[in-house]
Amino acid sequence: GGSRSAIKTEGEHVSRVVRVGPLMPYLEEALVRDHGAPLLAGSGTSDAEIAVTSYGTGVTAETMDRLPRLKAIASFGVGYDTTDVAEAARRGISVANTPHVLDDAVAEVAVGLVIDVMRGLSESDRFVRRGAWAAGERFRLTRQVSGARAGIVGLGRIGTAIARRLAALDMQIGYYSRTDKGVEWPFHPDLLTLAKASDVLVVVTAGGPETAGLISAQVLEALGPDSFLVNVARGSVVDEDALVAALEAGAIAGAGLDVYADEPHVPPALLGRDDVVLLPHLASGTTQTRQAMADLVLANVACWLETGELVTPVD
Ligand code: 8YV
Repeated sequence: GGSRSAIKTEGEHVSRVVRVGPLMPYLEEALVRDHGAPLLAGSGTSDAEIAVTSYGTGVTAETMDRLPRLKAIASFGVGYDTTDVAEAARRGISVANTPHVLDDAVAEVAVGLVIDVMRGLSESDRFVRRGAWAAGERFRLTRQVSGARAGIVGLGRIGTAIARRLAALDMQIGYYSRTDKGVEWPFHPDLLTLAKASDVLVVVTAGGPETAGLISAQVLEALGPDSFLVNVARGSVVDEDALVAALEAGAIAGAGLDVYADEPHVPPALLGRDDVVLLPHLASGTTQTRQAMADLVLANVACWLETGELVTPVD
């Protein structure tokens, strides 16, 4: 008797945990040390119950086929659009992400991008380095942040953290969201109206099919030639071709981006532009936050193995 998968060669170790894709060294080491978690490699399969992945890799339906006993996925990152959550739900697989712990880190980069793109900080750094200042040139005048209007697209945990910080800079805050959050800042049920009423639009909504291309040519046009776009969400939320076209046409004043549709590929048309600030998807990348994210993944794994429950299941 016994199924084929139950036959074990001598010394073979079956881990309840498997790693899917690369993870930060601290997390990888802990998973190997505490759970003997192997890496799902090549076209291999695993009988593990819980898979640990990150936003950069995710668990697709094809990967699930190679994990026939999978019951849970713990993903490093708050956004989990690279994991097929609908398919996971269909198969009875629970998914955990790492919310809360990265709110501050991401919010401070969003604020940094707002100030940078409006005040021309990165551009002026290049101006100094190429010797333009020393040669007697004057840097252009820039747009004051204080008093300007910030439109937050997606007022979740991170959106709220950003709004609070921008309000502290004396910006006027408005937001677009699926539902009225009943907060102190004005709710705009229509994104075009918010874009028209904003000097900078800060995109901080979840990725995935529901928000793909939300920041369309029409929204960028509504934003207008004196206004800026900041994106710390997912590249997929912005129609990247429309963004390039809008910048080239002067339809918006500039953009600060931490995320792109096809990372690590940045649209070549943006690389030579002085009116864009281009970051390599680093918003959550502080020592403190990445440690907290890894610890939350480990807490999810430990809790799952002990109780069959996740600490931070996705909504
Ligand atoms: C990534 C992120 O997870 O949390 C998210 O959704 O996009 C980032 O924090 C991080 O780059 C690791 O993949």
